[in-house]
Amino acid sequence: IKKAFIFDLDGVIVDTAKYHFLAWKKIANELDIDFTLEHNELLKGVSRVRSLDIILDIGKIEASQADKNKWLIQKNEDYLSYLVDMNQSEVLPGVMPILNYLKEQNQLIALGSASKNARPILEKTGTLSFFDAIVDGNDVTNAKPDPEVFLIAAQLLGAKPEDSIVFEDSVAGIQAANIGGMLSIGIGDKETLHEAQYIFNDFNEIDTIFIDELIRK
Ligand code: B16
Ligand code: MG
Repeated sequence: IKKAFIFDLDGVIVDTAKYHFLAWKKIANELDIDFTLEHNELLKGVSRVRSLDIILDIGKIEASQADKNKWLIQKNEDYLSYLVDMNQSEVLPGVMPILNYLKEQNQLIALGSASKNARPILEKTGTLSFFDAIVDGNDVTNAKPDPEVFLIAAQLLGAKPEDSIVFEDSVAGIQAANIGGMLSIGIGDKETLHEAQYIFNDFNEIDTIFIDELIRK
């Protein structure tokens, strides 16, 4: 039996949320906006353009499109500078064993991320070769909670939504999986991700028995 296992990137495969935060914080500081870690939760799974709008809303700032474009470029350049030295040590706990196990079991694996920087991150962390399909921010028009990103991923794998399993750390991503008719597995806080069908703190809590059950479901 083959199932489609679809992974989000930021916050699921790799802890890039901290780098997104640093880069946004820098811009917020320049604009005198008090941007906290709590605010940062609102940006998880959200596109770059939408993230900037949320930050400007927090600061009650109205900006021209030209300024917005400038900040978007600045944010991404800054973000990329934090990724220069990234390597496999930044893959989140328990992820590599699960990817290896899924491959051993001949299961289908895809990426479903909002990020436009997904490929270089997979390359740097040595995880690119695990993925049979990659769908990222360059391939979709509708952001999570729209299920588009996961539906395209399942389609590329030749799997039906009901045979697809999504790992997500964001509320919008869990909603996207549910709306798409897929099994949703939250990675993170139980209260935040309560809409998920299963929730784990991290991949170390997921064992091969659980994966076997998902495959046979
Ligand atoms: P980029 P995911 C999302 O990735 C991040 O959670 C979100 O914080 C970020 O703004 C978004 O990607 C866009 O990323 O600026 O690299 O295009 O969690 O869907 O893998
Ligand atoms: Mg995420």
